[in-house]
Amino acid sequence: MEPNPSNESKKITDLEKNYKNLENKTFTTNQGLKVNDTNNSLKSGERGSTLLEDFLLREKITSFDHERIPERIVHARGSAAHGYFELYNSIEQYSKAGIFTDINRITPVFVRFSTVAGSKGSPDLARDVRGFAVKFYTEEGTWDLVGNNMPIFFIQDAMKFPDLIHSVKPEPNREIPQAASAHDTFYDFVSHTTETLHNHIWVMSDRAIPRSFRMMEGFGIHTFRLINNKGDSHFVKFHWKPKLGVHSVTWDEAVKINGADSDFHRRDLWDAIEAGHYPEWELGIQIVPQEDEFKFEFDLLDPTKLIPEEMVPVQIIGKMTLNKNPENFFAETEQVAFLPGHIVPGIDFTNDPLLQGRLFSYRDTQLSRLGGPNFHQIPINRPIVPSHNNQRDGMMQTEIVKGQTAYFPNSLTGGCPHLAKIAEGGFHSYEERIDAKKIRNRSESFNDHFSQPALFYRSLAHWEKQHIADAYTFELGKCNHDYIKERMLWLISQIDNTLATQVAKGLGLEIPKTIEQPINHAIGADAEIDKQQPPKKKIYLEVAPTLSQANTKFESIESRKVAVLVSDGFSMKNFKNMVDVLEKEGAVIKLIAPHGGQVICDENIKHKVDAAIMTTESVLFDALYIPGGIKSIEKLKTEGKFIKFINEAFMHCKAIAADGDGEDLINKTFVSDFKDDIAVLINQKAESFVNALAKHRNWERMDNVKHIPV
Ligand code: HDE
Repeated sequence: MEPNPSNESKKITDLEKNYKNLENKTFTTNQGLKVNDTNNSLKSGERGSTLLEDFLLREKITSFDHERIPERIVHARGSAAHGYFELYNSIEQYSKAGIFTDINRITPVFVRFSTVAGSKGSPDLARDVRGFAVKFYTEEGTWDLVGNNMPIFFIQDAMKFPDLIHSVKPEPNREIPQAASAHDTFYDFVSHTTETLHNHIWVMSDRAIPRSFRMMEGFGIHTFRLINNKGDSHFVKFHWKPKLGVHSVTWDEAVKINGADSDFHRRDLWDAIEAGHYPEWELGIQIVPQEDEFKFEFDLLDPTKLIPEEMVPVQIIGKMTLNKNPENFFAETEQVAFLPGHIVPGIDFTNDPLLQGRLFSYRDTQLSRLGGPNFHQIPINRPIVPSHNNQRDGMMQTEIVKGQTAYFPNSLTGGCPHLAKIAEGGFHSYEERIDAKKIRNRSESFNDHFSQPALFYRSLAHWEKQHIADAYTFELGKCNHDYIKERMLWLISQIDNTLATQVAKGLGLEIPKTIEQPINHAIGADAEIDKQQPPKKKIYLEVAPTLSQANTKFESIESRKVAVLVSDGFSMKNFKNMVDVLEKEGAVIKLIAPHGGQVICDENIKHKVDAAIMTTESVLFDALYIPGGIKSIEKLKTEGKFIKFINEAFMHCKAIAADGDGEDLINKTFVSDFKDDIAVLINQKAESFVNALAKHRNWERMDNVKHIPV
């Protein structure tokens, strides 16, 4: 590691970067008028009132007054990056899309990750679904795959979306709580809407508190269609598989991270890209032939159901790499407009009623968010291919479209722009046969709300199950009404009785024998009561191991953050042995000391301190290392926060290594009771620490650390 990079050199790099944009530029108004003073308004005398005449003040203040646009109604809090997509193999047997057939293409992408419920300034570690929206700038036009980090959604029909979101957002009378589902209105809704239970149990799982955006899966959720050159359709589900595996933090960490660094995920994505640790995901597809549409015990059009990978394997077809941070958050991350309706020939929709509603909603929302129909002209939203049509004018038209005609057909412009034949890439919707009554109802085939939550729960490791029980207990414990909690307990008991019993114990309540029938939203007010569905549960698969994070990748420690606890006199030999190996494997090392500035090791070398203990927290790191050195350890032993730092890392099941006198510091903590723990490494090889860190956490420790008072 660089022993002593000065702040001064960072300042110079920043200056160089910024200077490039502004080199030889004079300060002007928006009209290009050179400005002589931007610090003082025009006044009638030195202590006099400001003059209405001051056009410079008015322009500056007006621009400022209108700096904000409405934040997204959902997914307001987000972070994004640029990158590219490469195809491994052509899948022309399924799709004619250029992005799926041309293996020589590099398709630029812009990806925005988000939470759903919180406002734009809410903390990153809320328990929530994460948005995973990808804009592919393809040569046939822009394709948006607007997905989430969970493979299913809460509801089955777009008509329910406003109800779902109103229930989870802060309660309207007092605007509480922010970015949190743990409140009465959400559970009132969930307990009356059993179709939500599958997505809900995923939200109770570790998937809802990811370690990093870079360590999440992504899913298109809906079943889409792929269309090949012959016009044949195959059903498809899209998956993003992170190269770094799927990893999460614990709830206790999430709560503390929100206080210590509410930009934790945003910073993590930004820093990783700046450091050259480019996040990567492989794109996978699950293909279901048209003739197998009714082969499953669930409906492919139902977005609350996943197709277990054990039933239809995921075929990996390409890779996405994010390699560039945005240059301007507002212009890019805030103004980007994703629309599920942005597709290209070779991809098409199904009749999933949620997807159908989304096709309307996203365009509609951009009109109020971005101010009119020309949002496609904002640089981040422009396709990489030119667009020509007869749409004109409107708010914020930035182009000067030339010519006499703005209609079709025309002869005055020779019939241009002309239409494209299907063979020339003209979009043509899949010709699905439809012969039906017009009804306002839901298909019977959408009625099983319990089999898949139960399958998910059955498929998890014991520590994942414990986290789910804790999450339900926390969330319901925050509700004020026992009857809402009891309804939930009964519903959870229909998923798994052991789980419900655990939660009931935590809440101090009994699981009711029965509850008033959950309202089935497939049924309108005129429906007969006996049509309401009792919970059904089918077991078409005992377990689906791919649903568990215990079966994810544990290979790399690239970009993992290791805190090294030091004070003056720390052992350079131990430090170097360990840090050289960690850095070779791509880990990020941060020196934490009793104070900022510099520390001097036992070889008299000065090292820059990355954070004084006062300014940081154990929850911001993946692992910690104590290099020893008697003088350093004696000092660290006197600072309570270092002891807390270590205890907390231990409680969160992280890998801890200490060498030499470092053991003395360990002996002052609760860690000393568990020295046989596989992720507590005293005087062991650096490679063993690397292996422990690659495992992400030693979850086996979880049950033993409950007594640690931090
Ligand atoms: Fe969205 N959703 N959504 N959603 N959604 C929006 O569009 C909506 C749904 C998703 O980073 C909004 O531009 C309806 C499913 C992501 O900019 C809005 C329904 C999935 C993002 C909207 C759904 C998503 C949004 C708000 C039910 C996963 C953030 C701002 C029919 C497959 C995109 C905006 C970004 C954003 C509506 C359901 C994912 C209001 C009506 C299912 C990742 O239009």
